[in-house]
Amino acid sequence: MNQFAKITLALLLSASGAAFAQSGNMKDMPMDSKSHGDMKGMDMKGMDMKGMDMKGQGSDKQGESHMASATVKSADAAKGTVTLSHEPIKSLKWPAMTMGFSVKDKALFEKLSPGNKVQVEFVKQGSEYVVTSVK
Ligand SMILES: [Cu+2]
Repeated sequence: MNQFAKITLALLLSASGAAFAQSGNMKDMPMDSKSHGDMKGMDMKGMDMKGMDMKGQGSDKQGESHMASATVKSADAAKGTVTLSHEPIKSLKWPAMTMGFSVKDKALFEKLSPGNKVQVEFVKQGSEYVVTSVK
């Protein structure tokens, strides 16, 4: 029984080895050079389009600052993030909600203790909202 198992294993290994070698050869020859070239071209186009999309965003423009009254829910100074439960923000047409913000300056965390009622000023930077001042 032991020997039979060994032989079966050896047969399986050599069979799968041969299959690997064959499929490897088939892939390598015609496709590799072509697909490589195509992928490089697509990467570059994708990057250009992303840059354009970000500039073209309308309602919440990059760099425009907004004010909000909010209650601090939680703050993580090490990560530079704060969760605020903010009142409606007219300049963004946002309803009241609880959401995460990034915090520009670590010193701002002095005023961002959970439970504090604050007035924050924030700007859009890339895809995130960054608190720039706290009152
Ligand atoms: Cu919000």
